[in-house]
Amino acid sequence: MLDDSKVSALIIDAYFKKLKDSLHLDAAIVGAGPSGLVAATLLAKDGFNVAVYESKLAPGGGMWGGGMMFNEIVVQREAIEVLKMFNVRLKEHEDSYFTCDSVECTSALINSAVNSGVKLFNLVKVVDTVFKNDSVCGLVINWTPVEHMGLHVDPITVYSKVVMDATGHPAELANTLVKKTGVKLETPSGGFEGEKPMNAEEGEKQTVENTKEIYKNFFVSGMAANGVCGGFRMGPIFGGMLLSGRKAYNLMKEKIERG
Ligand code: 48H
Repeated sequence: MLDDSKVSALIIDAYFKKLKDSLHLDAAIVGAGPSGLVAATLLAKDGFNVAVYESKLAPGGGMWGGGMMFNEIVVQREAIEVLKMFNVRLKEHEDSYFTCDSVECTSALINSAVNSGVKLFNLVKVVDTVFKNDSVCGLVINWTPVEHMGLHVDPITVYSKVVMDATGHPAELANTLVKKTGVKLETPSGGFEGEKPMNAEEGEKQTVENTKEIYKNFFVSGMAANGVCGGFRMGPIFGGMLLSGRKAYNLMKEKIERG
């Protein structure tokens, strides 16, 4: 016989454990797109306490839909070794292009993240950073429906040694940080530069170059890195996002270990 109240209690206990274990993190990553998921998985595999916050119901960001809803993505040779870590099947084409099924790829990234120990919170929107002693030291989170409905409900705070904006095109968190604090970022003008139009070749390079610590303990990856630093967009080619995630992992690991 099934006991409904037991079902509820099990869900509440399990969720609250995840939430409580995430109040003091090594790395807090905002956005469960490809760059955020790669960085989070690699950090968790090294034993760091990592959480990823995703405002939507389904993690995965912009990878599910391929190009214009044709659910295939293109990845260039340089990024294949990253995809291989996630056991994604690839089809090789001439001139060093590879394609893979975007649903297989996205679900593999999500599955690996959770399997590696990443605490993945979907339906949670990050609305602000915690800012103390001139550095970023955490995140302010709320339920996505609360934010959508404009309900006057206060958020809660989590602390983290490093924080990363992996929110994709809007680079929402970095934008909010600059607006609220007026701090100078590691960008050409010191401010929020804004994304440039389409140029796949440049955009792919820039998304990796722009992956960095743009303020104390505050990193950016993927499209958010190009949004903040003024890089081009690149359409449905995902090698740059995967390489950005791996670079972000290396940078955050070094920062956490240095203390
Ligand atoms: C919680 C949030 C919040 C918030 C947003 O866009 P993404 O897939 O991110 P990337 O940078 O890893 O990948 C970009 C890629 O998908 C893409 O868009 C490309 C290659 N475009 C090229 C082009 O020319 O168009 O994922 C970001 C995730 C999303 O799932 C958002 O829902 C989530 O972040 N998010 N989560 N709190 N405040 N804001």
